[in-house]
Amino acid sequence: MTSDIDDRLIEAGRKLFAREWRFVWASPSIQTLPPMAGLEIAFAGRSNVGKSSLINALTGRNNLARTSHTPGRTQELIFFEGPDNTGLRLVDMPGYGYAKAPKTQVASWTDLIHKFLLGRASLARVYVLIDARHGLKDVDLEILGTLDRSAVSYQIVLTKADQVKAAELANRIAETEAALAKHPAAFPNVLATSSRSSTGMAELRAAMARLLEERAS
Ligand SMILES: Nc1nc2c(ncn2[C@@H]2O[C@H](COP(=O)(O)OP(=O)(O)OP(=O)(O)O)[C@@H](O)[C@H]2O)c(=O)[nH]1
Ligand SMILES: [Mg+2]
Repeated sequence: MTSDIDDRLIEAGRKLFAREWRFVWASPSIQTLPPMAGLEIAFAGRSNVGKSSLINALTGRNNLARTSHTPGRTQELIFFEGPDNTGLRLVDMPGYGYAKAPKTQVASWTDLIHKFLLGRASLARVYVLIDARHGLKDVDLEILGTLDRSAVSYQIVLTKADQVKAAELANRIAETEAALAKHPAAFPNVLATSSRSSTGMAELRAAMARLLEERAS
């Protein structure tokens, strides 16, 4: 996806995230979601992969989304809203695949995640975050399967790129893109990011600016 991102889109992305983003809603269940409005972009991924950190890095805020060293930090669907006239919301999701959480809790988060991904008309894009050190796991493939059945466009974003050497990162990108051949609903390209070093942030902001432009036209 980075190939067709030009300077104009990079600038549009910068502007989109330069202004204040704020918390608007937290929902522990599918029954308590905010009314649908505008475009929503959700961040899904295994527990501790760096979803909340990525939202903070994108919005330039240290503590907009709550992060933690231990998995299981985000326990609800958390909605953030951009500047009023953009109509864009970011959705931080609970992580999946957290082995140490109580079984009923895991089942309830997993149910919430899958239902939200399948049944939300205002959801325009999902970024599925994968740890650059670990690559795709079975639980990730389950999410990709759910997204294949939904009408949502989705893309894989590798996180924590600062933790792997350049050659390993290149391998991980190649093997992830190869696995995506089985998922034609996904963007064929993978974006490498680091919330720590800001790698990939400008491109990800630009991709969201492009989505907004596409939906507005
Ligand atoms: N080195 C490095 N660490 C990161 C990066 N992004 C996140 N982390 C660390 O990974 C841990 C988990 O980050 P979170 O953003 O809380 O992860 P999450 O996916 O929101 O986790 P849950 O809400 O529990 O599902 C924290 O200790 C972060 O500091 C990154 O780009 N590089
Ligand atoms: Mg989180």
